[in-house]
Amino acid sequence: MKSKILQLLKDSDGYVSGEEISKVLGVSRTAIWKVISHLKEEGYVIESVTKKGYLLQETPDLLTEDEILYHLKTKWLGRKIVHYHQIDSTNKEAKKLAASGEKEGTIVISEEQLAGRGRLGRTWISPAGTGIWMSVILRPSIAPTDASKITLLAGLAVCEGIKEATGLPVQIKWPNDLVLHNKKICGILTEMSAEMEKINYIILGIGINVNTDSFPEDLKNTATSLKIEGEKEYDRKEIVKAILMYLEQYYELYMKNQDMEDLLEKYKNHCLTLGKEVKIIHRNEEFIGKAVDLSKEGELMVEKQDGQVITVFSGEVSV
Ligand code: BT5
Repeated sequence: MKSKILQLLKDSDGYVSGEEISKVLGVSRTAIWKVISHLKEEGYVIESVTKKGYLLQETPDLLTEDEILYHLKTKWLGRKIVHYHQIDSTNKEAKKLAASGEKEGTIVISEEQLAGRGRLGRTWISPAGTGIWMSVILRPSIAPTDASKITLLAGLAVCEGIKEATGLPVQIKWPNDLVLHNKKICGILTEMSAEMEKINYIILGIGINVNTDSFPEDLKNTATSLKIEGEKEYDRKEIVKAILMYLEQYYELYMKNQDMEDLLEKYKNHCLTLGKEVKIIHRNEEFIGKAVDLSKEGELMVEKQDGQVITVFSGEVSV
């Protein structure tokens, strides 16, 4: 009922009377009053005037289910949001849910992470209320060896979502860091539970620095936020909604075609790495080469100084 009352308030240009809500939803005036008090506790600013009714004046800047579902255009992705104010890591929580049977498309979001994780056991700084720290549960029926393609298409979807919602010139650093003016604004951590031939679930962990004002000394030169670069605050909910739209669309496209061709064309348009000198640490070997293209599988094709072209999939790349 809370969501429905909130929706009525959001959809209205002016006051909504208690009588009207009561008629539409078939609930008592006292029940409505209780929900309104509840919403106020959550941070909604609602004016109540006798004989006129209720007016929604302000919405809290939170990534709750109610806020994200409002006008969300996806079919199945993000239709269920598990929201926390504080958690250790959304990936950890999403894994727990997935292991106990949570359906595909469910998302865990937290305002703050106390132990946000990057790849290879690294730390991901996730301060309260300033970023998007979320994990998506997926259950693709593809071979485990194809899982890295989901990470690639996620990088593309997040890039396009942020661009659409903010207009900022975000780029992808292969395979899936997003950068703005060459500094990192988003990282993706994909974790998987699989058997030999079958994926049980994939957790797609996405961390985006949105309204972060500053970073610790050791990250200042490499990390940035949308706010620092765009010089204004951005609406986190709108960014989440745009990302979910692209992610659903690209995931469906890949599952339908079972190939990356169309998606890689788009990916290349946003990819900062192509044409650049890259340093590769691959199978304990370190070398400099030129990133010349992406293979059909999404691997980076790197031309070594001796002219030989090799493909790298995992491994670290620095531009
Ligand atoms: C990543 O790792 O880029 C993946 C980050 C994924 C974070 C999301 S948030 C939601 C979900 N829940 C989690 O617990 N994690 C996921 P990697 O490429 O290993 O980058 C980590 C490195 O980036 C660190 O060692 C730092 O140098 C740097 N770093 C840490 N926090 C950062 C931040 N907020 N912005 C930019 N760089 C950061």
